[in-house]
Amino acid sequence: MGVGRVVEVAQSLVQGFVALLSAPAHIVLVGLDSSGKTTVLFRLRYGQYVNTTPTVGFNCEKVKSGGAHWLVWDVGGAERVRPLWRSYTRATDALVFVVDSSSSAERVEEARVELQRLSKQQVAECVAHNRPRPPLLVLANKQDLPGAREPQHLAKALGLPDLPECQPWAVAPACAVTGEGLDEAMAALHTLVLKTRKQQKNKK
Ligand SMILES: Nc1nc2c(ncn2[C@@H]2O[C@H](COP(=O)(O)OP(=O)(O)OP(=O)(O)O)[C@@H](O)[C@H]2O)c(=O)[nH]1
Ligand SMILES: [Mg+2]
Repeated sequence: MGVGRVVEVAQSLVQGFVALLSAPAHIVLVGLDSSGKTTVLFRLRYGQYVNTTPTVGFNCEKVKSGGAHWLVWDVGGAERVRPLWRSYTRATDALVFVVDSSSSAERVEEARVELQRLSKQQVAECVAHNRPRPPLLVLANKQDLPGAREPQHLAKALGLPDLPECQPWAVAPACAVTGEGLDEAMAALHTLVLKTRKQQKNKK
């Protein structure tokens, strides 16, 4: 192979790598009903508060936040539609689990059960398809409300420290009504997504 050809191949490898790292990540917003998923999505998309109604199907928007472009899927969190989460989370690049930080101990426990169920499903999917675990961001939303729990407190209550080591996760505070914390949260998720993509690339 001539030097010119070597340079060409190297260039296309670098371009491929850059394209892979900068491609918009597909993410899914899940979490109990009324945790604020759609408010988060609309705040990211329109940069302002938008009134919502409970989501029956799904919403999908392209947004830019935390220094990255995202394709965001937002699905309903009511108990009867939670079985549908699986079809959205199957091949996603990352998961955002939105929690109402001001909710009762019973609701936090309900969120823990759903999050752990989701995590187990993801293990099975990733093992079956030899894929790395998509990073998980727990968004401790509604920090403006009285009695809102600290993100680290929520992380413990949801069992995040007990997740398998191969599961990258982060927790971040936010208020979807004002947008406070969302950009920082998405930047933290972006870091995890890039790390996962690099690991996947190095494995190939
Ligand atoms: N105070 C406060 N209210 C919020 C915040 N985020 C969302 N809400 C309110 O919480 C309620 C539910 O918000 P949604 O975004 O519809 O919740 P959801 O998670 O999409 O609910 P489902 O679609 O039913 O799963 C709405 O009245 C929002 O205005 C927040 O950060 N602070
Ligand atoms: Mg909704």
